[in-house]
Amino acid sequence: MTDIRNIVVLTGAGISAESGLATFRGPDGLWEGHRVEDVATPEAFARDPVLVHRFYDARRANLKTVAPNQAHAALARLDAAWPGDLLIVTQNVDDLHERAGATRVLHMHGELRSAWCRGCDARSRWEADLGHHPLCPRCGTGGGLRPDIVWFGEMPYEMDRIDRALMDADLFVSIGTSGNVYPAAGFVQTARYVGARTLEMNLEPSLGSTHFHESRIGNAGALVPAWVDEILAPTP
Ligand code: BV8
Repeated sequence: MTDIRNIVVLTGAGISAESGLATFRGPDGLWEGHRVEDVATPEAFARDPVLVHRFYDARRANLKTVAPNQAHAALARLDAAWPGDLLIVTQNVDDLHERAGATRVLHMHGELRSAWCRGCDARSRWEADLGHHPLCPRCGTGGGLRPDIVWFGEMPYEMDRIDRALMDADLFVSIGTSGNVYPAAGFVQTARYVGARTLEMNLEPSLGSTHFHESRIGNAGALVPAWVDEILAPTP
């Protein structure tokens, strides 16, 4: 892999499935009978904040019961060893990449373990529930904290940084995402446009599979460690 220096990895809910976190569109993709798309919106939060806080409080609490899997560990190993640029862009709001030891991680859809104050705009690390309207640690007002999550219809975080990384990429790797959600689902086309190699690893072909030079079908927990071994192998 001598001609590869800059790598962008996109991860989705599928990389956390083997850790026991439900994906969005699999058979377990509903929550209390609600489609996620119906709960993960500003309109839902305005209409029924109790329901939306309950959804995120439950998922935040659940983080304490799960652990990173072999796929997260392999990406952390790549992160530690890779001499070139590497950006792990995750659609996931869990903290499993970080708990596996990865550092070059960008949460484009926000994080469960962060709270966003609509009063002072501050973001604070948050482990507990938000449903009981705790005070903002920065401005002290109550009732203004919302989950620091990018909902449908909201702008994903750090799009400029992601676009710059994609424009410089020699290799784009998509792991555990169905290709349903934009703009993430369009990243492979940007990578192709700049001439990067593109690889997908997923339990089934994603909606964007035809845009990838290569598709490896199976569990991320098996495919990702094997791929990291390949990419880190000394070139002959
Ligand atoms: C926006 C936080 C404007 C919530 C999430 C075209 C262009 C731009 C926008 C749109 C567009 N068309 C439609 C839109 C609007 C919308 C959208 O995409 N809607 C979809 C439903 C059609 N997009 C937005 O609203 C976005 N914002 O567009 O702003 C803009 C855009 C660009 C530039 C400027 C302005 C915001 C979207 C963010 C929504 N928030 N997350 C939360 O987590 O509660 S999205 C949510 O879906 C999660 O983050 C999730 O990660 C993400 C994507 O789903 P996947 O990760 O792919 O999960 P899924 O279950 O679908 O698939 C899992 C895959 O894993 C499956 O394929 C499965 O086979 C595989 N798998 C399972 N097990 C394993 C496995 N693979 C390997 N191993 C396993 N063991």
